[in-house]
Amino acid sequence: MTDLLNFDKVKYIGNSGFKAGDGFHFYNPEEEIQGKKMKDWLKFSVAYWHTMDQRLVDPFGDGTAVRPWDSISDPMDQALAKVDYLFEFLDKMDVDYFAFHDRDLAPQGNTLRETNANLDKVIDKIEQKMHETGKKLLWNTSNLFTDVRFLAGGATSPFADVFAYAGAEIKHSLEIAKRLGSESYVFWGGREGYDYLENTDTKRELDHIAAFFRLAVDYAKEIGYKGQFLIEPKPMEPTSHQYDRDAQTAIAFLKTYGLDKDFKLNLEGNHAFLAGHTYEHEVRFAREAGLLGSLDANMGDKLIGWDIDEFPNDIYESTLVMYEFLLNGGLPTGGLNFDAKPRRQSFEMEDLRLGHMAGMDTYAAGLRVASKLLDDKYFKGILEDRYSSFDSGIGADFEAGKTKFADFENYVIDKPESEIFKNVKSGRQEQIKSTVNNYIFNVLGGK
Ligand code: XLS
Ligand code: NI
Ligand code: NI
Repeated sequence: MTDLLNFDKVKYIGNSGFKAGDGFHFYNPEEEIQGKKMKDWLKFSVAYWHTMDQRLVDPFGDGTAVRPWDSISDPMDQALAKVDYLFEFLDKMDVDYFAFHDRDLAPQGNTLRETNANLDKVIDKIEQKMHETGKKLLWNTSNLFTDVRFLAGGATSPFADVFAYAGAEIKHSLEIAKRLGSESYVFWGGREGYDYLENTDTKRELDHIAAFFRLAVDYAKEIGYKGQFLIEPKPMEPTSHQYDRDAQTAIAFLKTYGLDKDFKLNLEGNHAFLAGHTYEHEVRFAREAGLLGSLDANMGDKLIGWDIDEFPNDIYESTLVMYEFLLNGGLPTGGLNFDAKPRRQSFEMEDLRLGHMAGMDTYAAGLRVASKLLDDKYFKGILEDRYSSFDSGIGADFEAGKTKFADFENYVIDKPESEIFKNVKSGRQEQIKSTVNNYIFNVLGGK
C-alpha cells in the first residue's frame, strides 16, 4: 500500500471521552450486532465525486479544497494518481466500498471513443487495485447531467442525438459494472425532469426514459451483468421538477412501466429532506414496497434549501433509518454510500478523514440503538397495541374481507358517539420520542 496520506489507519477506540477524531467511538467493524459483523451490515462506501473530485464550490464561490494531488497538472496523470489516493484512503478509513460516475474518473476527449479510452485507462488501474486490496465497487453510474449536451436531460432529452449519446454512454458504464463486479448500477436523473411544463412533452419523456431503462436491463442481460439496478429519487435541483421526486413517486413510475422487478431505490437523506420528508419516511416506503436497494447516507440542512450533502451527524435520524434497515434485513446488494462532502470552510484533507469518521460513527451508533429497539420490540409493541382493534370483532372481519359498508352501518348506526370514541387511544407521541431519546442515551452510554 502507498503511503501518500498523512494519517494512520483509523481504529475503534470505544466510547471513550468526548472529543471526536482519535478513532471510532461506535463503529467496531468486527463486533457482532444481530448475528452479523458491523462491517457486513453497514458496507460503507466512499463517493469518488465528492471525496476525490469535489472542490467545495457553492453557487457563489470557487472551490476551497486543498488536496495533495492538486500539484499534478496533467489531467490524465492526476486521474491515475487519484486512484492511488482513493485506495489508500479506503484502507486507512477501513471502508470496503466505493462508488463513482464515469466522468468522475477521467477527462473527456473529443469523441466518445476518446473519452472511453481515457476512462478505460483509469478503470484498468482501478481493477488492478481492487484485485490487490479486495476493495469492492458498491455501484457505478453515468453522468448524464454535467456536460452542456445534457442541458435538457439525457434519457428524457427532446433531442434524439443527445438521447442516443446517453444510451451509448450507459452501454459503456454497464460494461464497466460487469468488469468490476459492481453490486448495483444507479440512475440518478438530475436533469430527467423539466424546468417549464409548457415546453415539455412529459408523457413522451416518461415513455422514453422507461424504454431507456428497459434497454439497460436488456443490455445487462446480454453481457451477463447481474448487479441490482437502482433509481435515486430527488424532487428537484438542478431541474425544477425531477420525475422521480420521492420514493412513492418512483415506485409508482416503476410499477406503471412494469420495471419494478428489475429496479429498486437508492435513497438519499438530503433528497428526502428536499422532498419534504424525513429520511426514515423514504426508507420505510421503499422497504414496504420491497424496493429498498441502497442508501446515500448524507444529511440536509434546515436552514439552506440546497442539496448540501453534509456528512451524517444526527443520531436520532440514523437510529430511525437503521431501524427500517434492520427490518429490511439490511441491504444485500446495497450499502451506505457517503454522498457527502465537508463544508466549504472545512477545506483540508483532514476534514475528509473527520467527515467520514463522523458519518461512520453516526450510522454505527444508529445501528446499535436500532438493534436494541428491535430486541425490545419497542416500536413493534406500539403498533400491535395501536391496531389491536383490527385483531377481533368488526376490525378482524373487515381485514378478512368479510364486511361490506352495510355491515359497518349496522355496527355503528345506533351506538352513541361516546361509545365510538371510548376505544380511541392517545398516540403518545411525546412519550415515544422521549423514550427514543432514552434509548439513545442508554445504549450509547454503555448501560
Ligand atoms: C445528486 C445525487 C448524485 C447521485 C449520483 O444530488 O445525489 O450525487 O447520488 O449521481
Ligand atoms: Ni446521491
Ligand atoms: Ni444528492
